[in-house]
Amino acid sequence: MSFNRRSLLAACAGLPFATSAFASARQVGLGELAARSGRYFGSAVTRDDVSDAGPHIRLFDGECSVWVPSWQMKWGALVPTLGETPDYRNCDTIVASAAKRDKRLRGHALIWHEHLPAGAERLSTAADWRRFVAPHITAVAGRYRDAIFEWDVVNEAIEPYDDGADLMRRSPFYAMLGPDYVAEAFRLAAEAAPSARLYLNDDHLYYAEDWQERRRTGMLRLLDRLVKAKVPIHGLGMQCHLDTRLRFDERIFRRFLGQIEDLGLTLSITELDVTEAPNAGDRSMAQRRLRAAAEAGKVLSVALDSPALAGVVTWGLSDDDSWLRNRGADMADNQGLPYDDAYRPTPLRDALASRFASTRTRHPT
Ligand code: 9MR
Repeated sequence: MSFNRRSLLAACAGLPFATSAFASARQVGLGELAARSGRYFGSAVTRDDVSDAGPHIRLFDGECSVWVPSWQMKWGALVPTLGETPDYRNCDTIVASAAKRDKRLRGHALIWHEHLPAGAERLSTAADWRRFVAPHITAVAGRYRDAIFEWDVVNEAIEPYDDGADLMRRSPFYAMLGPDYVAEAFRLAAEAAPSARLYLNDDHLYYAEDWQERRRTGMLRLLDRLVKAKVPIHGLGMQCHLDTRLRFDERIFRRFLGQIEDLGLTLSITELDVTEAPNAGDRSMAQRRLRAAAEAGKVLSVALDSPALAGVVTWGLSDDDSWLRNRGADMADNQGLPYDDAYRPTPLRDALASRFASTRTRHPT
């Protein structure tokens, strides 16, 4: 989209981000604050967010040391219909913009059961894997082998509600190769992009609820198998789509992070935002923003205590661009990102900045 609500707002204001943190030359970006403890801070981006001509580039440049294409590197974005030649133009534009501004790029995601090429949902045999999936991984990881420092190789592999004993999601990839598809995807990615850090990425691993405990169990079992089999995996990406309706217990989250550390893996927060709209009640907007910031702050404080935590990525920078707002009428005014609709910093930005400022120095694994 070249003309959306954000560009309209910025155009009307005349001075993009005049009231934002970047109006002040003294503002230290979150990327710089995170770097002080050897970590990165980044955001999901679209091609338009990082275009030279767009109104948002200053914010994405000033705040981030890392960018993650929010959808343009997904299989279905590159190949709308199975069998077509991939169209890399959008990705190449993001890669060029990142190189120009010295941003590192996380790749997202080589394998995901959503945003597939039309027709891929019917793939079900090992021959399908060899014909379609393996060449996709090899081509994309290989094309960007020098541009992408970290890949989400497999996204959302765990789904206890699919009722498999291994607690893994029954996706087309699972249908093609069984549980071994994960190892196979990592081996292909490592061959094509030997210097990239390779991640398994997933959500709902942080709260005390039983259904999240089952997900942690499934994830730990899968990671344990991969590490024991010497599969080239480096890290676990925790999406951290947080939700103020759920119960956070610091000890449970800390224990989980320790278990990942014991496996010798790196951790990252890869898609941070906060859902707080559905039970917002009659709280004022200001109260709601504080609540979202407090929620993120709780999780960040524990996560940043871990020497294995490599960095934090938010799923967008400003609320008007949040995917949370497209999830139904009662979600339309979620306030879960570091900037509001008018590009003013929110309390959630303060939470990130203060946690980065007070964290222990990381010892990279
Ligand atoms: O925010 C992303 C949205 O713009 C895309 O249309 C969508 C489909 O590609 O994916 C969204 O990002 C998802 C991410 O890739 C995986 N975790 C959940 C995110 C929100 O749905």
